[in-house]
Amino acid sequence: MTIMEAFVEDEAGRLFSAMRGARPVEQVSLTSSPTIEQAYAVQARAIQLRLEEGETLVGMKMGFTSRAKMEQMGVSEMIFGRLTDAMQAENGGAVPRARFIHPRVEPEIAFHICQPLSGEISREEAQRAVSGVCAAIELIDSRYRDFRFSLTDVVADNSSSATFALGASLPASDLAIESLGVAMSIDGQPVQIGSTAAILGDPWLSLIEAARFAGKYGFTLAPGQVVLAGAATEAVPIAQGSTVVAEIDELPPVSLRLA
Ligand code: OOG
Ligand code: MG
Repeated sequence: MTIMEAFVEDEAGRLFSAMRGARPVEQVSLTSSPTIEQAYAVQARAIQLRLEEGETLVGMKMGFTSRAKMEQMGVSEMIFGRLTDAMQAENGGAVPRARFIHPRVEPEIAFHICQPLSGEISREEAQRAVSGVCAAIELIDSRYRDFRFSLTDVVADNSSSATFALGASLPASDLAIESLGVAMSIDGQPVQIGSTAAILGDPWLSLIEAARFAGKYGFTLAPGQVVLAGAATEAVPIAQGSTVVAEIDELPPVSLRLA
């Protein structure tokens, strides 16, 4: 094993255990300075460990596609993470608080993919490859102590992804998703208000960037998979027993409870 292979193996194992045990770890960047490609190699290996335990890949999440998120976390580059079936919660369902370290929730819009996507695509190609769009909740849970990280740290940590829930979807062609109102409430109290326009000025651009990442990192978004476009607003901590609802104008709402 090369030094680099050993680094990827060790960091992937460390982050995987932190996730499974819901126990925070120190940032990778405190002891090494990986490149972004090396950080994505750690992410891919940690996901491989989940697949070896029987999980399946169901899609991809984009991160830091809105200024609100970049400013909240002090990171200014777009990133992606991988989604597995075990991360998906039922709409209206509950996930146990004990599974997470310091969970936060954020409202997102998601794309259901119906044609393979990888590499450079046009906006029209992106639209043709989507069978439906829906409101989504992403529950993020950095595996790093105090939810603090550098760009490479968060990439290695699968971009903080932990759980997501999807609302019922509608055909994208029926909607102007470029600028829809977004609202998130916890236990009936509004906590964030925004617009899908906050996502790169146009959420379709997030899907175009997702396809570009897939091409760059050697995979294809497959029919049946889902892409989370990235939060339109800041993420908000959620306590045990609370219920979060995300609403996007013209789309059915989505909810999740932390049990
Ligand atoms: C990283 C994940 C960012 C988004 O929607 O922008 C993200 C984090 O904030 O911990 O999921
Ligand atoms: Mg997100």
